[in-house]
Amino acid sequence: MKYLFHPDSVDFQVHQSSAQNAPSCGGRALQIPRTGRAFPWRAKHFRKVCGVLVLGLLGQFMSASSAQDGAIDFESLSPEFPGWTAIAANSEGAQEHRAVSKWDTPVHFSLDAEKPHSGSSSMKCDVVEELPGTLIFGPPALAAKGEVELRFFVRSEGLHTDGTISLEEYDDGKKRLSGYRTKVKIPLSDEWQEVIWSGRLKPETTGLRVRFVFAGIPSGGKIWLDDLAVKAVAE
Ligand SMILES: [Ca+2]
Repeated sequence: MKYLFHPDSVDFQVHQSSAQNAPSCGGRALQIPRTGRAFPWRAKHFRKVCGVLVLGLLGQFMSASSAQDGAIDFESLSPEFPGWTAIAANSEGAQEHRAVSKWDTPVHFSLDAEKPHSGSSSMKCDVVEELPGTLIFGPPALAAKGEVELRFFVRSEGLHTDGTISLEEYDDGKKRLSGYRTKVKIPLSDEWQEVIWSGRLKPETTGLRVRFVFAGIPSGGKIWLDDLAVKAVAE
């Protein structure tokens, strides 16, 4: 079962079919201005060097686990989950923001070999003490531009309320351009469910931070993630 959200609609669309059925969104194609005249060799060489530098800087910003064309499948990701962060309420109800690897209670993250969606591992989030507030966690910014499709697989145990997805868009200077909660629900199920969001990003967006949001999780609650990917939609 897939839950699709189109930016032009406030309604969920639930699809029973699997992977195909990529949702489509309207919108204009990105326009890349062209000068219309040939670059002299030096200018061309300079442009190439600048391109390499920009790609290098983007590489510093994007995580190695967030290759544009590859899904995060948790097969080779360090158990430290580099770049992943989580926000959770502490015992006083205040929110704390830490690297995923720095959390032990009320929530703990690990790689898990039990019933992964792909390969031999998925990401497991254990709520070891009741978490009455909100839990928000996610990877570092994923390379994303134009019209994109976000897909991931999720399953859970012991939760009472559907989760949601929150997104933040960044430019190549790491400036946050926008943040918003999508209408996509993360369904509660002990079997793997694929969740898909598609939409058009701001023209200057090059990075997308995906946050998984859950609230009111009882002690013993568990969430698993696998095969997270953001890919460009062919236009
Ligand atoms: Ca996997």
